[in-house]
Amino acid sequence: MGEGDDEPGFIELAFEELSSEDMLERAREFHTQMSQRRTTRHFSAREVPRELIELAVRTAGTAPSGAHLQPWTFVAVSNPELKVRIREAAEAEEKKFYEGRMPEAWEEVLTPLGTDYVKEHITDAPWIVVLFRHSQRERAGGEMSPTYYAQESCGIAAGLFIAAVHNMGLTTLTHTPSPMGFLRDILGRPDHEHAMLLMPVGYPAEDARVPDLKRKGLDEVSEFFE
Ligand code: IYR
Repeated sequence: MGEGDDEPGFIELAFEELSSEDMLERAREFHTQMSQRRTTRHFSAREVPRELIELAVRTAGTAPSGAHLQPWTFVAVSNPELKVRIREAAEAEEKKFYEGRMPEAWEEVLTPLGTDYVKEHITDAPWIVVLFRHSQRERAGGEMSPTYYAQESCGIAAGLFIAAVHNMGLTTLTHTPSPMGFLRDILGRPDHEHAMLLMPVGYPAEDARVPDLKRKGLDEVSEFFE
């Protein structure tokens, strides 16, 4: 290390190098584990300790974000009355979508997944976690100014949340009630926060079934130039 070691605001990177064998083994194991993740629409009402939800949120919060603004709020709800209110509002919006607004091309790809406007997962799962994206931040003097790449930042955070939930042996669903402005009203979030995903978290129902989906192969999703 040379000059600049003492640059204020910077610390040394903590990086532990792995052996080539360990890298490959860990990469394979992680891939195998993640390939067993499935989005679940049927949840058991079995309780899940709050600490697990907190850990999933903390893991999500390790995501990189534009200018490190961390433009997200995760609102976790286990309160049964609140879940009922959210379910009723989500179903009212979804009913309009499924019974009228859904374009034919969208219906073509959605039908095989077996979704409909009934959202029992919102009341069945012990927790629902709503991810709000911040479009603005408050500066020191109280003035509001933009966040940057908040969509990307929150997308990455959601991915880490989903991986954390899978890793702890639970399951989740990326539910996108549309439009979802009602979540801000019900959960009392400020105007610059925008609900982006509603994720029930819990154990799958004992009779949970999932569509027989295939994931695209490496060749279909990538291209390498060497
Ligand atoms: N938001 C609706 C519809 C829906 C849309 C897509 I794209 C999905 O992958 C699944 C559902 C709903 O949550 O039912």
